[in-house]
Amino acid sequence: KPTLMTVTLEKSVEDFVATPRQLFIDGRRVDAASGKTFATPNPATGQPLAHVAEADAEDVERAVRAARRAFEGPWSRLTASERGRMIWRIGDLILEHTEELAQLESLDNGKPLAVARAADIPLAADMFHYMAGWATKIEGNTIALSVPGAAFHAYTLREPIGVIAQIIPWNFPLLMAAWKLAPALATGNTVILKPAEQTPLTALRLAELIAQAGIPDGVVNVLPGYGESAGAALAAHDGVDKVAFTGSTEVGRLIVRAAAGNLKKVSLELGGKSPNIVFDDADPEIAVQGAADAIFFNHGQCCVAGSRLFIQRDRFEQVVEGVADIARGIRLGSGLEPDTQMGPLVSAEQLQRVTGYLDAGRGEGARTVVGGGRHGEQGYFVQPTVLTDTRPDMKVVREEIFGPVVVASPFSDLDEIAAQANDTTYGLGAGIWTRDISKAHALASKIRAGTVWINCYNVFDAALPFGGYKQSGWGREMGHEVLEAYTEVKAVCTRL
Ligand code: TXE
Repeated sequence: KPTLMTVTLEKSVEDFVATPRQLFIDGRRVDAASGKTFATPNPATGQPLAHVAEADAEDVERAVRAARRAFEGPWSRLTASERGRMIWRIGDLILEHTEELAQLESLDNGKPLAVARAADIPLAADMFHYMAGWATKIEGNTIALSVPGAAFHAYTLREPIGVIAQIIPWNFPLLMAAWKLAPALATGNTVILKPAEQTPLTALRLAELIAQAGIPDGVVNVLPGYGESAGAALAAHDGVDKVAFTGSTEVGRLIVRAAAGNLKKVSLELGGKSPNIVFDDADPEIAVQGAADAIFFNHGQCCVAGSRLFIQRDRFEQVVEGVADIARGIRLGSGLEPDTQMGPLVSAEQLQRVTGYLDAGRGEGARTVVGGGRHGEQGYFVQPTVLTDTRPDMKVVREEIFGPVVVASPFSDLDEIAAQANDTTYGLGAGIWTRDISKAHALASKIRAGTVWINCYNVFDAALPFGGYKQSGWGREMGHEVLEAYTEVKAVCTRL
């Protein structure tokens, strides 16, 4: 049992982690065909938390067959309204199980329980509630043709793509499952979801709630397992019509290659190195807090983390010191300790990766204003860190660190900052802090990124489309834009 725990776990959570978890295929819990299992560790202690069945290619075969049957059978026979009501019910069930899901998420991922309760779980529910409404609003158009001498009646239909593989990461395990599943279901697809091997628990619990909501067997299948086996088998499978992936840009490229076999559709939500820009006319208190939250939220394990902080020259020292002060005050601890503000990173690999970047930054001559290394001896904790004196070619400036590490540099004016902000292969998010609204919008239009936040950061809403320019991805999630990612358009043309 984790030793740092101070919150009393719900009985259902104790039982859930104590019982080996199975795969979820065709509405049933089943062992992996190979009989293999793997342990998911508690990142606050490094000790095994639960044992989970490990899916591989044979289980992918079973799940694809089940998803195809469901797609052609019971799922396609439901009306849009019936589908929408079931999806709404999933949102309700998530809310009814908020505490249980939040505890599981905190245990498995390491994030503070209060954050899981206030953000991950309600946002996941909201995604299902929002998408439930779209089920009855998937519409085509009527189109006037200009063929001389003939009359036509032409229209478009939006149809589900079919069997969708969804591969998700570990930073917001339940929320990423919701972002993926809700629109796929609203548009009438069936799904095989592969959660990250580091954090399979809430997706498996969600599968049970989905069954409870009345979704027919085989519509949602959940296959915990490793990327190189289960994930790769899904991305390459000829029976899969689309793969939707969130994760590293490196694996995104592998997904695209694997998808080339049957040219399945692909959508990708990948990494980032997002600029966060503070002008000297910004409200100093709000901007400093905003800059700190932009990088330290979720321990920096956010694809949109504001990891490159640009500060107008006159305010540079003040803002750097302000963010460093906040960093010094952050309480690190197990996610289940009530006063924890920052938990551990998700895994030993991430700890190694992030501390490797800190060493590289020092080696290249960056100055560590605060933090700079591992915190404690047990678990995967990293100190919130601010680096200055960087150059644009440094690894810590160019590459996604995915930890609580921000690089801060000064800039002089609007023309210069747009170029600096765009000097990255990524294009996921950006932040602008200023009281001058014209300047903010002028800069927003110049930034090559899928989301620009002005005087705020990390604001997510089921109605707000999200995704990347450049190497941050293909397509958009959420909002009505996501419906395009999960439907095919059919043009029907009739000569009158
Ligand atoms: O990601 P992976 P990792 C970035 C972040 C982080 C780095 C590495 O910079 O430091 O990636 O994290 C599955 N075929 N992001 O290694 O491997 C894997 O099982 C099919 C950004 O954990 O990309 C998991 O389910 N699937 C990011 C998912 O891909 C494969 C979130 C993500 O894991 C696969 C996470 C393969 N060959 C990490 N290999 C974001 N955009 O939010 C792995 N997977």
